[in-house]
Amino acid sequence: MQKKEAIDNLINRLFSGDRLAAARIMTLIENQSRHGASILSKLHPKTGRSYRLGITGPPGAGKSSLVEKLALEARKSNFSVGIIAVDPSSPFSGGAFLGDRIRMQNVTQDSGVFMRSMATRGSLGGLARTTQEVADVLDAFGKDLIFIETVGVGQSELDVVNAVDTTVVVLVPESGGGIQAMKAGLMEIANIFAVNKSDRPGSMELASEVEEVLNLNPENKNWRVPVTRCSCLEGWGYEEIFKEILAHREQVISSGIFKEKRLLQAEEKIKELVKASFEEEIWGNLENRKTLKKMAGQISEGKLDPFTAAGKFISKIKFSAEKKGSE
Ligand SMILES: Nc1nc2c(ncn2[C@@H]2O[C@H](COP(=O)(O)OP(=O)(O)OP(=O)(O)O)[C@@H](O)[C@H]2O)c(=O)[nH]1
Ligand SMILES: [Mg+2]
Repeated sequence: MQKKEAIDNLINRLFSGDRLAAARIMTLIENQSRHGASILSKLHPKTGRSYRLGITGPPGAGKSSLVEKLALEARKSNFSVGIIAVDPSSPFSGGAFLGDRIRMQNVTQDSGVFMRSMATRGSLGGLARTTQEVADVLDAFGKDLIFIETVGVGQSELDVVNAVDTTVVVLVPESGGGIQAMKAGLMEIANIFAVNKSDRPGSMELASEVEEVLNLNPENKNWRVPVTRCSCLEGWGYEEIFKEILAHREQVISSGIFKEKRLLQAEEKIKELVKASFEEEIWGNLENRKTLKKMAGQISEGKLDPFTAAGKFISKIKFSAEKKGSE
């Protein structure tokens, strides 16, 4: 299984549409297997086509319910669909809950839909560390639309925006006024608002409040952020949300934002990989770890400060790299 031929075989099976192979590859990526990098680089030529949607909002707002409905809409228009549900599970339990699979069982039985639950495993923000890579696997697997459901908690919104092309923010009548949504940073990231649970009182008021706040901040001149209402319970409103998603997608692609985002993501990815590899090289070296400990001791004794220490450390590394280079 871990052999190179076995991995190549898995990749070929994924390319031919084998769901089990796709799931195995995602597990390898999620568990940060040592084969992860080579798998991803082999998948890369087949990626770049899928359109990514972020569905975010407070816990329990109905994100999973809405994703299921939107996925059904997408299937009606013949888009193939990938779904990633990121669970804020504790670092102790590790695994994602079965709940979403049950909640979305109408779509998960459709071979045009591939759903994956991921645990955030304690990483900061609403995205699991390898979410983007799992989305790349779905991309290589040929999915046209990839829904990424995340929990809206503080700073994580920014992660979501960087990872997706369209962000749908789900609110509920009880989530309080538009001002509160603005405070939570949701106003800046939403391309579409969905007031779910509009079978309950207060949805009209919330929608118009959000609209008022949006009118105060006409951020994006090319796109009017629609505020929609829906009820996943009663089964209405999401056709309109899906139409707005397609309209926003048109705009994102035709304006060049789609391409621009891919460029930025590629830059970020290279930076991240370079950083990780530098760190591994530096801290994997026993001599460097000893120096680190020594310096920390000097800092705690008040003989050194962290800034001078870092400067000295970097000079030392540069010096030894130059020495190596001239040998
Ligand atoms: N009344 C009402 N309840 C709804 C509606 N949509 C979803 N629910 C219920 O709200 C609860 C939460 O729904 P989910 O879809 O799991 O919400 P979520 O935002 O994915 O939740 P987390 O992922 O746990 O943050 C469930 O009990 C749903 O049945 C709706 O339109 N109206
Ligand atoms: Mg959910």
